[in-house]
Amino acid sequence: MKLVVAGFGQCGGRIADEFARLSKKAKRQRGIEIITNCYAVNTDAADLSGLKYIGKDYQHRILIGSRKTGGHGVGKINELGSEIAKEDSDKVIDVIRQTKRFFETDAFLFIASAGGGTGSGSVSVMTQHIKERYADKPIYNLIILPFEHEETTEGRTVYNTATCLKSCYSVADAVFLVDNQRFVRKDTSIKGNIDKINEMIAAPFYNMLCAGEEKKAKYVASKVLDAGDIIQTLVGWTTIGYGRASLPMIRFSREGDRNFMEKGQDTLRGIQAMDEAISELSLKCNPLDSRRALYLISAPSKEMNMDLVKALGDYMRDLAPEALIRNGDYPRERGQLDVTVILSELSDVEKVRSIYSKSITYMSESQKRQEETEIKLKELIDASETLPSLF
Ligand SMILES: Nc1nc2c(ncn2[C@@H]2O[C@H](COP(=O)(O)OP(=O)(O)OP(=O)(O)O)[C@@H](O)[C@H]2O)c(=O)[nH]1
Ligand SMILES: [Mg+2]
Repeated sequence: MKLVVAGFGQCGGRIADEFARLSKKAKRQRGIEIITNCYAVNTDAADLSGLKYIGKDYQHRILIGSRKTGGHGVGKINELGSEIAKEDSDKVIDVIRQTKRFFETDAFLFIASAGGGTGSGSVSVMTQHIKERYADKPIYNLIILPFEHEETTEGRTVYNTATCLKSCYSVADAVFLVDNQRFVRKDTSIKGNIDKINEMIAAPFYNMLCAGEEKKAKYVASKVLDAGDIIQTLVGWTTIGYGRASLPMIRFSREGDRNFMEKGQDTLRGIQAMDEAISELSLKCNPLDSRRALYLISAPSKEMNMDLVKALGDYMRDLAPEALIRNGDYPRERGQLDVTVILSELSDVEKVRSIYSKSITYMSESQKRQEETEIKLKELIDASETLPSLF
C-alpha cells in the first residue's frame, strides 16, 4: 500500500519524519515504495528545521500562518490552528497535488497530536479539504493522545483533545488512536525518550505497508494482504499493534524433517506474538467492540504453514467474534515471527468517552472561573473610581 503522509504540528511532523525514515528503509532493504511523498506542516519554523528525513525544501516542510504567529506556533490554542489551516489549506493541497506518481497513491495518512494547538486544530480541517478534493482516495488520521500527567495538569489539553477527536471522527475515513501513556507503561526507561516512542508508534505500519508492494517472487505471500484489504478494514475508531516472537537459531532445512512437536511450537509462538500485539495495541480497547479486524503474519516462509495461519485465525475469531476478519502472510522476516493486528470500527472506546466527559467538566469550570474573574476585576476597577487618571 502506498501512502501520502503529512504530519501537522510538532508531534505530527516528528512522526511523519519517522514514516519518511521507514520509507527510505523499505527502498534500501526491500526495493519497494510505500510512501509516495511525506510532508511536515507547522506554524512553527524551528520545529520544521529539527526534522531529519523529510525533504528540507519549503515544499516538504510547509510553514503556515506565519503572518499570524510570526513562525512561533499557536501556543496550544487549537481554534487558531484550525483558522490558519482554513486560510492556508491551498498551500498544502498545491504541494500534495504535485507529488510524483500521485495517481499510484492508495490513501492519505495525516498525523497530529490532539493535545497541542497547531496539529490538533489543523488536522481535521486539512482532512476535510483533501476529502472534498480527492473523493476517490481514503484519508486516515493518526492521532496521538496526551500523557496522563498532561491531562491532569492542563485542562486545555483535555479540551483540545476532545475537540480534535470529535472533528477528526466526523471527516476521516478512519482514526488510528495512539495513547502516549501506553508507551511509558511498556518501558519506563524510555520515559522522556520521545524519538523512541515515535519509532514504536510507526513500526507496526512497516510490514503492513510493505506486504502488498512486494515484487520479488520469493517474498510474495501465499495470501497477499494488499491495499484493498487494508482499505476495507479501516473504518472509524481504530487501533494497531504488533508483537514478535524470536525463532530458534538452528532449524532443519527440509520441511519433512520437522516433526509435529516443532509445528506445535511454531503455532504457540504465533499465538504468543498475537497476544503481544493485542496487549500492546496503540490504545487500550476491548476487541469485542471491533467490527473489522486484520492480522498479518510476517515470518520466514518455512515457518509459515497452514496450521499456524488457521490457529491465529481461530484465536482472532475468539477475541473479536463480531468482526469481519481479514488476514495475510508475508514471508520476509529473518529469525523472527511478527504479527501485526488492526482492530477497527470500534463501537465503543472508553478513553474517548472519558476525554469527552472530562472536557465538558473543564468547559463549565472554566466558564465559572471566567465569570468570577470578571466580577473581581470589576470590583477592583470600582475601587479606583474616584481616583484621577494620568491620561
Ligand atoms: N508521541 C509524541 N508525542 C508528542 C511529540 N511531541 C509532542 N507530543 C505530544 O503532543 C502534545 C503537544 O502537541 P504538539 O504537537 O507539541 O503541539 P503543536 O501541534 O506543535 O501545537 P503548538 O505548539 O501549540 O502550536 C502533547 O500531548 C505532547 O505530549 C512527539 O514527538 N511524539
Ligand atoms: Mg508546536
